[in-house]
Amino acid sequence: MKLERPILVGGLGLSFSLWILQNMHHSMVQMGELGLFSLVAVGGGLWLFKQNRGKNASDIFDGMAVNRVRVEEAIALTEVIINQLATEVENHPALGTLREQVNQLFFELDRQEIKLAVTGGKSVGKTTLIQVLQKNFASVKFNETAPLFVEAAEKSDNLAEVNQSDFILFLTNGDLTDSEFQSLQQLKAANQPAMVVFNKQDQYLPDERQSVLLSLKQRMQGNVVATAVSPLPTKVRKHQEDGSVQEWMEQPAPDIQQLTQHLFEIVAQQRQQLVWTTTMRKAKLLKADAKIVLNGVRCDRATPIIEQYQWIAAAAAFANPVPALDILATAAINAQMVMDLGGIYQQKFSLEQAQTVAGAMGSLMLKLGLVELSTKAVSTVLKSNAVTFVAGGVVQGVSAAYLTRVAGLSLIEYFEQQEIALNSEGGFNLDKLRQTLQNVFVQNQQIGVLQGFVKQGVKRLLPEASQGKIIASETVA
Ligand SMILES: Nc1nc2c(ncn2[C@@H]2O[C@H](COP(=O)(O)OP(=O)(O)OP(=O)(O)O)[C@@H](O)[C@H]2O)c(=O)[nH]1
Ligand SMILES: [Mg+2]
Repeated sequence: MKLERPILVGGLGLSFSLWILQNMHHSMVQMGELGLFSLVAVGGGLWLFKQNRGKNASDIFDGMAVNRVRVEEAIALTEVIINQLATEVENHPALGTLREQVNQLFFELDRQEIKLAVTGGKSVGKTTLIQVLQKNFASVKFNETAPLFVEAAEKSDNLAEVNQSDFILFLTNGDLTDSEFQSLQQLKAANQPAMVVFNKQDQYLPDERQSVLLSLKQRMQGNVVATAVSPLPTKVRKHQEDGSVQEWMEQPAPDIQQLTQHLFEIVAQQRQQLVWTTTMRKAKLLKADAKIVLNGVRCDRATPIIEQYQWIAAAAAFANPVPALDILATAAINAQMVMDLGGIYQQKFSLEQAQTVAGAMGSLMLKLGLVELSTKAVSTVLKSNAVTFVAGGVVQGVSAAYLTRVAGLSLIEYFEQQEIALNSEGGFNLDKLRQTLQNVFVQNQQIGVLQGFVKQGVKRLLPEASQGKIIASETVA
């Protein structure tokens, strides 16, 4: 039912208002005393009120809500990766666990019990809150995390625990600190529904309390409730008949109505959403795990292939020294390497396509200045290693090998980032490839990496005798 105007006159307005009254919660029962006319007018206001409340309750998802079909799709995609692993490696040791976990996800979809984690800094009232709430929520399993912001060592444990939970109560005792705010942002980024609970509000004067709450609400888009789960005892003073004054301490009841009401609503209305959102998160994490295993297997197979092409390129450029800028054209990026690596990553190319990719990579490397940078870096390393006799072609040979390596590693990284998808004819994303090339190049420009590589290259290209100097300078250094 969707009405454009909240305030209506006449029959519809009246019945609408009555309908709303029937649906209102107990707190509004008093309304019956109002005259009929005001009832119509108030009806509109209540309608707005109810709309807002409805919005608030679902705010806990903040755009992360999912439906069952989408979760099932995510699980199926995870299965695709696992099956792929099984076809590429028979009996991979990780397969058993991965399969078990993915099957578990299908059961998860129908889980009845809600898992709720209570987290926050040290001594904010987590344990006390759980004690107070547990008896009211039989279908909820409460879990206290270790206090946040205490020791870095415990952090990863906390995260794992939080990841398994459907909903987080994030306790704070005042306005959010930077680290509290960051933790909340992380939860949101991880698609983890959460609500902020401003506990120990009894420690504030009423107007202070209001301003803290207001500030929290502004920062958290309203998703905040205030509590005092264990208020401090207050002094009660009674004047007796005989003029004497009696004083004693009284323990006020916990102030948790707002929280319990919200939780009741969430548990009643959002249970499935919560469970599905959690399952979605788990499916994505499991998929990432499976992909790491699969990529590890593929990388192990791709590395020797890159090495092989690297030394082919080195030998070619060494035997036939060309000006530095022509290294690429002659040797460095072999279309066959593109095909071989693509094959390992299940991205099939025709020779023609592979040639296009190789050509595109070559011109990217030129444009990015990688060729010049490499030859310079290689010469510098050679000189600093006191190789006075640099045979013709050594710089070219080692540079060609180096560029081949960068190209090969970039292809691996690029392929790894590609989804295993059905649209294998998607073509190459040059922007992404450029990014990857740059990153991989920077990683491999580190002087340690480069030195190691040059030594390896020289060993390959030069006869034993002339290597003596490099080895000697190594031992001196
Ligand atoms: N004044 C006041 N004190 C409270 C309130 N809630 C909890 N406390 C007190 O705060 C102290 C810490 O409470 P806990 O429930 O142990 O807090 P915790 O977050 O579980 O603490 P750790 O697990 O050690 O991080 C206790 O002394 C509680 O009595 C409250 O609403 N008001
Ligand atoms: Mg505790």
